[in-house]
Formats: sequence, structure tokens, C-alpha cells
Amino acid sequence: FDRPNEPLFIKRDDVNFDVPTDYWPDRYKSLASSIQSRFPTSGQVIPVQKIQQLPNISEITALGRRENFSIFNPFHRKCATKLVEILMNASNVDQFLSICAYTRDKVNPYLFVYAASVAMLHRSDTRGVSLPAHVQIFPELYMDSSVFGRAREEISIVPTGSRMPIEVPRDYTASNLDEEHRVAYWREDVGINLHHWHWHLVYPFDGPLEVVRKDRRGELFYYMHQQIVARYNFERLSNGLPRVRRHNNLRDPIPEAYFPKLDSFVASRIWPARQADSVLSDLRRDADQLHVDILDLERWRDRIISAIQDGFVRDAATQRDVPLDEARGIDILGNIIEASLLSVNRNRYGDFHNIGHLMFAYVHDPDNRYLETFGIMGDPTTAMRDPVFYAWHSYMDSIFQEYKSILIPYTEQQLTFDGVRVTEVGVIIENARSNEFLTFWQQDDIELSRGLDFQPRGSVFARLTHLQHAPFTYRIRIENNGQRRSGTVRIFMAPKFDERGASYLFRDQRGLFVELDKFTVTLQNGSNVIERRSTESSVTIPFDQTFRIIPNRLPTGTAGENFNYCGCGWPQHVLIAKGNAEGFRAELFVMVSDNRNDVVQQQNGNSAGNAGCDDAQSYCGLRGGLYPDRRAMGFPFDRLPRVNVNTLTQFLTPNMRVQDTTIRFTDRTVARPSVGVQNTAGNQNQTG
Ligand code: CUO
Repeated sequence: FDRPNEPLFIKRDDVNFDVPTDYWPDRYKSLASSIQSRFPTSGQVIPVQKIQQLPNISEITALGRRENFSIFNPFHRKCATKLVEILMNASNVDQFLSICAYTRDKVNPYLFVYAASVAMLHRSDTRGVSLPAHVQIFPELYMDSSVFGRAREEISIVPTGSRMPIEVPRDYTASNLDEEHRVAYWREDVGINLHHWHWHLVYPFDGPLEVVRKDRRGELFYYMHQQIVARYNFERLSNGLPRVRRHNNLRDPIPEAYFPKLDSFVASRIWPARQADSVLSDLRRDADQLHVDILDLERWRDRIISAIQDGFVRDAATQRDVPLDEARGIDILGNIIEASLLSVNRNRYGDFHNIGHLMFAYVHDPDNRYLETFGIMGDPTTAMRDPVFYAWHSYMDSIFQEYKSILIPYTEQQLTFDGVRVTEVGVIIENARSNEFLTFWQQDDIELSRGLDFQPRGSVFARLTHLQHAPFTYRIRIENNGQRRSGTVRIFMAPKFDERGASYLFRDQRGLFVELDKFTVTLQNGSNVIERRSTESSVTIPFDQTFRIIPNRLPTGTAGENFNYCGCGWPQHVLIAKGNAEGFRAELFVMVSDNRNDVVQQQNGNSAGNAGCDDAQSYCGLRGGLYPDRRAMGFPFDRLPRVNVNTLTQFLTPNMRVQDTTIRFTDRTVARPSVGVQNTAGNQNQTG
């Protein structure tokens, strides 16, 4: 994965291994001996076996090495699928490694890293291997391009050990003249974008069937993105902005402009920007094999909405109607709208969300007359930086909500847990008022050198400033009138007031609840007091894991020292929205549901296991297992309320409780006890 634009030079004479130079790019074959003498092996040598049968990669190389790669583009995704298939089919790990070595220098680097990562996450013999953070492979996709000029200077002039981290400015894509910029710190957060990249790796929408087919993947596509929009709205309201608009008329101008200031090292280009009030057009891009009309999207959308209203979809294989019932409806729809390989009828319902991303991504050059590549909406790695991502996903979400609105509301009976009452909910924060979350800025250093392919080499760090909150503990008292039994605690939070300062109707507020945690408890007869730390959240993974800071580099005793995560999860540092200086008012909701209705028996017989990983289950599911909650994702907020329920208070049953809270933001920046510079200085990172 390291230095993805450089050729991989293979030493000829490793004992016991026949390493053919025909793995090399053609350009270098005739120069083999002089290159090998100029680049003596330093660091680790990785032996590579001869490949039993060289794979045919001619279709994959149709996408050039110096072009951008978009998984949303049907042609690009065909290339990626082909490579994933080849890598999945390698007979063992050694052959897998050999094929990686063989293909890496021949195919597009973005495509290679994508396909190799998907294969490693899904092959049974590589699943335990931790992937490096994508920001370390392609740092240029995550931060201001000016960082790299400064990094080059630092590396060239300053000896290792004395180098200073390169500070990534907090405001570099716009000024506050653009009011959308108030939430740029969140959209451009490196951890948030890494989460999105990783989520789409775990849940690819195309590729070999064994890679795409996962329990409730369509529903999780809906839910994870619904939560992103809810979290974005929480952040917007914290910053005095209204909830995000929906881009529901594809022919309307797009008010949101965005100037990403990102480089593409692979394509040697800066990523294109979008002016305010740009308008989508039909795409006519021969070079990308992309011919699609706005009318196509409108037709797909209308068919999807009709299907929702009819209550069934037409399956292409059987030519039968499949009901969008309570059990499977949302999952079927998620796969249709995205669209994934599991869509029951791609011809009829099309590729709405993915092609929508591309339409936005090519808005500046829809017919390729300026030979411009796609904008950041064209890549899941970068898309969340763009304000229009949320306008698009908020529209998608409203289609899912249209479906949810036709389901019969949960009855009081379905929501209640007989004999169980939540009598007290509190949030405890050290040295602070109870029920007040504290937020501030924090700086952290991350290593860039694995992704920088210039000489000389050596460590160099970027210093990021990101949102952070003080760790806290929930304290929940639950009265149980019955026998010892098991409950699922579900914790959510939403803003208390809307943009005008008015209270919400339940039907509006329910879409703003962000999940904070979900866990199982054993309830003894009588009073139970439960304490749960914010760092244990089922939604998040720790900072160190988001950035894959290698455990043996961590100082002893720090959080994350013994982690065993596979890398998917919302970043812990953005668990709580920013709030504001006055104390932003929010409602913390806690529910205990009857675990007998929630528990899922995993196929391996284990009800809780996660094959070797502690991924954050709420947004990422269980690796290799069933989604570990039988209820609909987002329960109990995923449906409209029962009759006569207009407010959150009216919605509550005795096993639920709401606590008023505030989120107080202080505009100060704290440094993290340094994990980076002191502990890793001198690490030359020469392997690769
Ligand atoms: Cu995650 Cu639109 O699906 O980006």
C-alpha cells in the first residue's frame, strides 16, 4: 500500500523464490540490472512466489494509471470488480501477494488500493490483517494540498528527529462569507471521511456476489446514511444553520458551491470545483463510457416512488411482484436505490444514488469538452466534504422515509417492556455540571510518509485540529418488577428546538435523533443502576483505530493499546455535535427494550460474537455475522408515531426516559499527549 504511485521493484535473487522481472512494468524491464543496482534493498524484503497462472488484466488496464478512479462510474466499477475477482480467487495467501505484486504497477493506483482492500477484508485468509488508514496511503485526498509542498520542504531540509509537524489549517476551503463554511470543520474531518471510505469498503455495492451479499446491507445503506444526515443537521443547528435542504428537483440550480483544494497525485491534477448555482446536465462522456440523462434518473425515481406507494417491486429474474413488507421492505429498497448488485431489478429501478453522485461530480464538464475529471462527489473518499452530498443524501433519505411512513406505527404494546421502567437518566462528566457535554478543539498528529513518493524519505507528520468532547458516563436507573431478565439499552440524542427556537413535533424530531450507544444489560429484580462510558459506544471506534496508529507505537497505558478493531466505525471524537458557547439544548433519550425481541442468533451459534473484530456494530454490523439487533435499524424512531402522539413526551412509554442536556462548546485547542512525533521520530518507514 505504501507510496502507491511508485513502481514496486522486485529483487531477483531471493533464496528459494523465483521472482520474474516480468512482474515489472514494461518500461523498466530492459533497465532491470541498472535499476536494481541503484536501489539497493533497504529494510524488509518481501519474498514473492511465481504466479501459477498470470491473470488477464487487459480489461482492467483500460483505465489508465494516471487517471482518477470512481467506484460510482459503471465502467470503472467493472474494472474494479474484475480485479477483486482475480484477488479473491487467488488460491492462497502467497499467490494473493504475488498477484498483488504483479498487478500493482500495471493498474490504476486508486483502483488497485480499492480492490486489494476489498479483497483483504473479504478473503478468509487475510481478514485478520489490519489495513493501513487510507489517509496514510493517499493523504492528498484528505487535506489541503498546500500541506504537501510544506512537507517536501521539511523532509528535504530538516533531519529526521527535528522535523516539525505540518499544521493543516482548520479553515482552508472557504471563509465565513459562505455560511455553509460554518460546518466545514465537520464535513472535512479526516476521521469522518475515513469512516465513509471504510464503510463503503466493507459494503461494496458491486463486485463478486460473495463480497456484496451481506445481512441487511440495503437497510444499513439507508440507516448509516440517514444517521450521517441526522448528525450533519445536529451540527448545522449547533452552528446556527437551518437543517440541510433536499435536492429534490434535479433540474434546479445547486446553491452550494465548493472549492475542495485537494490534489490528486495519481492524476497530477487538482480536483475540480463547483460554482454556486451550477445546474446538472445530461452526461455525454465517451472517455468514461458514460451516457446518462437526467430523465433516466427521474424515471428511476418515479418508478421507485410508485413501487413504494404500491407496496411491491417487480423482480427481474422471476417477473413476480415482491412485497415491500415490514420484514424486508427497507432492505430491498436500500439495494434498489443505492443501487447495489442485490437490486431486484436494475433495469427497471436503475442506479439512482450512484449515478446521482456522478451527475454532481461532472457538473462542471458534463460532455468532457474541457477534459476535466470528476469532482469530489465522484468518490466516497472525498464526497462527504461537499455540502451537496447532504442535499443529495437528504433527498434519498426522504424517499426512504416515504416508505417508512406507510408502515403501521409501533403500538404502545410493541414499544413497552412490561414491568420495566427507566426512572433516572444522567450524564456525568468529571469536573463539570451533570447533564452538560463539553466540546472543544483538539490537535493530533498523523504520519504522512507512507503516501509521499518524493525523495528524500522519512517521517513527516500532519497536525490536524478536530472537534473533541470530554469523556462522559451515562448513569441510568432501571426498575424491574419481574424476574431477572435481559434488556437492550438504546441511547439517542436530538436537538430540543428547531432553527426558529420552537419545539418539534415528534414526526419531525424523530429524524434528528442520532444514535449514541446500544448495549445489552441484565436486569435484576428491583432497582438497577447502570453506568456506561462514552468510550464504550457501539457507534464509535477510538481515534487511534480510525487512524490505525500502530499499537506498539502507543505509549503504554493509552486507550487503544490493546485494540482489536477492524477499522469500521464512526470516529469517537465526533460522537457529540459541537453545540455552542451558550450551551446548545438537546434531549437525551434512553429506552430499554425486551432483549427477547431483539436478540439475533448468529449462524455460528454465538449470539454476540464478531469474527476477531470489535468494529462498531451500530453503523457497521458484525463482520461475517448477522446484524446484531432484530429490530428495524433506528428503532424506535424509524416510523411515524401512533395516533394522538404529537410530541416526544407523548411518545414515551415507561421503559423510556428523556433527559434535558446541553452541549457547551469552548473555543480552545488542546494538544493530545503526543503519540506521534516523539514516539515515532526516527522511524524511517522504508519498507514497501
Ligand atoms: Cu456513502 Cu452516497 O453513499 O456516499
